[in-house]
Amino acid sequence: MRSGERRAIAEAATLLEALRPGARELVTALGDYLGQALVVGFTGPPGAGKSTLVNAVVAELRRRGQTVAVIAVDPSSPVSGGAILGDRVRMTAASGDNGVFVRSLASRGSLGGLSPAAVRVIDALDGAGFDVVLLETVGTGQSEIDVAEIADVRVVIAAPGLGDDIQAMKSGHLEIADIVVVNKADLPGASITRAQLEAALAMRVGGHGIPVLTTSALQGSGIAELVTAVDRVGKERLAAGVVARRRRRARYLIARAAADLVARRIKEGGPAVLDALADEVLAGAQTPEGAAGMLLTRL
Ligand SMILES: Nc1nc2c(ncn2[C@@H]2O[C@H](COP(=O)(O)OP(=O)(O)OP(=O)(O)O)[C@@H](O)[C@H]2O)c(=O)[nH]1
Ligand SMILES: [Mg+2]
Repeated sequence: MRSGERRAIAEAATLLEALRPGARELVTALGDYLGQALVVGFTGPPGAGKSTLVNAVVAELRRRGQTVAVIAVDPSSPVSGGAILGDRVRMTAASGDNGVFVRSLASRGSLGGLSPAAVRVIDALDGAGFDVVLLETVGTGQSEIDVAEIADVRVVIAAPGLGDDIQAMKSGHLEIADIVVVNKADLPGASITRAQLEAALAMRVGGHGIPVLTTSALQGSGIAELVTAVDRVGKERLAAGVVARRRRRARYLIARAAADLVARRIKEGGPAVLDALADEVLAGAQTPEGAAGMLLTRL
């Protein structure tokens, strides 16, 4: 795996994704190599052009001599009927280019199932020594936002004409953005969307330094500028150190596993525990929030 053998990398990714026997030993063995890759998360509303943009970014990174791994969560949302990221990157990357590796993950959807797996696969690709790991997540749902937080650099993508989605972005993803991109700049309305996002960022604490770039992933414009911006933020983030990055991933995995554990225990505990607490709430002896605290102690 460390010498770049693709089959070994693929096997390692599967081992960690599915938490097969040996996963823990593998992470331990990789320990010294972990935390080196720059993880870049691309998030944004369905159909904004995330997959197309990631694909263009892969090509630009390769031009700059960086090795790139891509975690593609396909199929893409039914909303856009858009590009399948994994296939696209495979088509773009010259065949035989060992500097690009694509890992497709099974479709998201099952609550809590995918995101921790995606984070573990980051470990595999990081451990394999890729310079950059790119990750596409749809910016809906807390778990996707969590994964975006695992990234060292968060790129939030918008597109003109997304209307309500822009409103949602203002309250949601803009919070986590290091770089904002208005993709589909070849379409009318891009400059209006950009102005709206700049205005929203100006009101955000710490939002002043956040660049709002325009790209056309389809025509290839603005991609070099985007990669340069990612590089600039990435250099700062990598300076934070390997341990800090690994700790962030570990914290995320622990928190998600704990949430899953609680959900399972509640289910396994049967309705009895919940019913008793519900009666206390109905009797006014407990608030639902207080009862939640009690529930945790009874599981
Ligand atoms: N005009 C124009 N269309 C674009 C551009 N980038 C992507 N598209 C198109 O927009 C559609 C959606 O693109 P995707 O890359 O699949 O978007 P996505 O955000 O990954 O979509 P989901 O994964 O489904 O959320 C496709 O038809 C793309 O060809 C662009 O820069 N300009
Ligand atoms: Mg996509």
